[in-house]
Amino acid sequence: MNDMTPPVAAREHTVESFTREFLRELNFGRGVDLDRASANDKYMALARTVRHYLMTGWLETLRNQYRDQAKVVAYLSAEFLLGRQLDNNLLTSNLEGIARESLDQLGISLDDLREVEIEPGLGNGGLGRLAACFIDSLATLDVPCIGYGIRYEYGIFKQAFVDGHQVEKPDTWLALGSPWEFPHPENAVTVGFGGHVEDVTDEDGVKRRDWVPASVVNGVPYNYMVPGYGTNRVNTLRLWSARAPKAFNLQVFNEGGYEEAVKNQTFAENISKVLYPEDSTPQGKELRLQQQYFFVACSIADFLCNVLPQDFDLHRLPDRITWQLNDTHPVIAVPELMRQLVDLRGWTWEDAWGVTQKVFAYTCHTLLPEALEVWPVDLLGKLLPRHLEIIYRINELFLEELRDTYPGDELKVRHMSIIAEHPVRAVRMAHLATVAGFKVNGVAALHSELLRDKVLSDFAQLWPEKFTNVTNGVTPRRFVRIANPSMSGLVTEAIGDGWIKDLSQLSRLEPLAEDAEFRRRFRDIKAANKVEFARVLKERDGIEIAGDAMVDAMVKRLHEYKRQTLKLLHIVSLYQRIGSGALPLESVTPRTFVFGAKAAPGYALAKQIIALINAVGSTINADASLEGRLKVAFPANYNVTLAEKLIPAADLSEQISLAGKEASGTGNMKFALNGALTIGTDDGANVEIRELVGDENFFLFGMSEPEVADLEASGYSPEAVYASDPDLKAAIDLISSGAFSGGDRTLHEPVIAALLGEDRFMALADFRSYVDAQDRVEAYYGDFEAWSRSAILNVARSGFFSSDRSMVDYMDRIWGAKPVKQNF
Ligand code: 26W
Repeated sequence: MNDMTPPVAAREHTVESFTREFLRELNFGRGVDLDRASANDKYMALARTVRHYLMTGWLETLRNQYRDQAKVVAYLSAEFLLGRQLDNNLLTSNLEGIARESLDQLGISLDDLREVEIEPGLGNGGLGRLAACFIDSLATLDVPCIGYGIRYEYGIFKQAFVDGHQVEKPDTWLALGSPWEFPHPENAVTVGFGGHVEDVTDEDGVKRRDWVPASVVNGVPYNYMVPGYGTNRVNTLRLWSARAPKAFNLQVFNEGGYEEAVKNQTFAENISKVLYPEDSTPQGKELRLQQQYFFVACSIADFLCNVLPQDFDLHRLPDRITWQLNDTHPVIAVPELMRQLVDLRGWTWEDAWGVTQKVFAYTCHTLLPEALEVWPVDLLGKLLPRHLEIIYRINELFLEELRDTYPGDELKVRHMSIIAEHPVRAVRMAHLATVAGFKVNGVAALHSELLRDKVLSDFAQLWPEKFTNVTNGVTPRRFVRIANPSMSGLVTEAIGDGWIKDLSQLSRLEPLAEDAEFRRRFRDIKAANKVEFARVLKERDGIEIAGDAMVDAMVKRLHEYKRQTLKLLHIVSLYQRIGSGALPLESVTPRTFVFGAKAAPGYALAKQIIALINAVGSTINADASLEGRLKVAFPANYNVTLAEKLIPAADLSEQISLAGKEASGTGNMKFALNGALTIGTDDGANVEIRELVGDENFFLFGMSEPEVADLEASGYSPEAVYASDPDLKAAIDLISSGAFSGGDRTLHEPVIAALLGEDRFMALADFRSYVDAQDRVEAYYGDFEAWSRSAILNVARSGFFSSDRSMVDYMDRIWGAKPVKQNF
């Protein structure tokens, strides 16, 4: 401690001082008495109180960073899917027990207040949640990091079902205010858009290009604490909010341009208004490019001008920072840094490019060609004319280099160019990232291999050393310690609590898989988690499920490649076989099939699949002849908060994408770490999960990626598969007959047509193998001792999937950043 430490009572960790702080926040912060305080008042006061306790660590972290100037990782991401903050902040500040006791004494239930928090859903799915796990791990590992992103006023839409169809509602997460953010309007950064570029000659007679934007927007930073677990380090997440520079442009106003002035304001404030809900199919929307440039330009200016010392020699930038590009969304940062150095600081192109090539690294999160972002040059040039020039120049020099390396091979040059010519001239952001980045990584072993050998193979041939893998991970704090307190208690009792910071220690549980008493306790905890999940579903969604059935979960974005329809065909087939008498009801294990999935609002087929799942669900759930043995539960608006309830309760984790399509998956890791067994294809990180947990503790099915490629090459006929498998045919025919749509044969026709027509993701081809694997699941589940043994081994052998390990890999393979311990 030194004399700059804030004089908060917060350093005393006692119930009395906590209560004092809490009441002070309630009275002075909210202006209410305890007996008149609303639940929101109490939640706000609690959050503010917890925030006090983290403040010393935050200020200390900033002070140390300013003094030591250690290398920083800047994680640039258009999405941070944070989830609720209170629990994590209680955990990292070590206040869980104290807060509970203090509130108890005041007659307030901590658990009730936790439910008040609306999660910040500033992301679509895997990519955004991964960013949140990574910043948690970096803080925990004591690595200096700034997360940079966008403070969307509306996060991912709130999903509702009307007659089984998805309806999108705005996510008003800020309606009651957020107690976790620190706005700094005085540090706003100005960003330009549009306009033109001029040649200018400065005082020294040097010619340069000068961008004259047509409009400007202010970026106001909002800081969020990112506290590490078991350390005093509190890193920063800085999210940008767009504002009009002046409330009204007075001159325009006086000239009678009221409308024009208001329009400018609207233009500015629209930029951070809403998260694009498309995940994997970029729409090429102008506003999306505005968002991307907005947050990237703010972040670069912020780092160069506010984070670095005034006198810093930018030639040494690579010693101070790596900008990690979370997919292509922030790749416009590359020409922006060039512009900062060349246009604004008068550097030579060569010097600027030399530095630029040492500070960016690019993570790719997909294999679907349609998910790779491409910006038409007309659009990009209109919005960012100078950046387009810079991109053209980067490409020109790159193509020269290519022609030297591959003389006469114009086909290769065309394939690798940053500029595509068809169907319209456009910038391939993944190529730009690969050319500019010093490293390119995939997110699981198989994915990185496919990136190297297929998607970016020309680049990997040219620069083999650029390509690397870092397998994704998830934070054990949120997804084990907080989400599954009972299992965490059992684990800690067995091996101590070192696993929370070093998840590889879970391997010490292995021998306990053979201990009957441990298995029984493990089983009891799973059973209790199911009862709790059932309670939440009832309260949240009015859905009733048995507290003791097998919980079979498929939760992820709705996408054809993930194959929710394959899961559905299995359910329909079970139902059909029971109905026809082929399968005796008594032989079927009671199961709850849980779905959670949002569809991109413009993805019509995905929405029809949702409607079909709901239709099948209502029919099955209403069919008394099943005696409640099969249930379909599809709670609307699956989010991080619900995940934290479902995952600890799950027995079976469905990871059934077509091999070669799912880059990694991270839900698969969360389930395994909570003792669910996986039924899955050889895809993404499933490959590594199976390798680690062992074949006998994993239900593998389906074609491998090379088999998929072979079938694609030889010609795949879904019709032929349909015709040759009587169970599959019966299931599809049952849907077509209108059995789930009150006799209407047209309602679900588009889904069936997609399957029988092209079946792009070969669900029918893997059906038989999937159903066989499900039969193995049923048989194995009946042997509850064997199942428990496998579940424990899944936990014990999944320590690798901690995002802490991912961060160590990034440090070793990419960043060269090092932990900086805080000594106070
Ligand atoms: C609209 C443009 C667009 C394109 C791609 C938006 C979002 C994306 C993301 C790349 C989609 C995404 O979230 N990818 C997922 O990233 C996870 C974290 O690496 C992986 O685990 C998933 O397999 C991958 O689908």
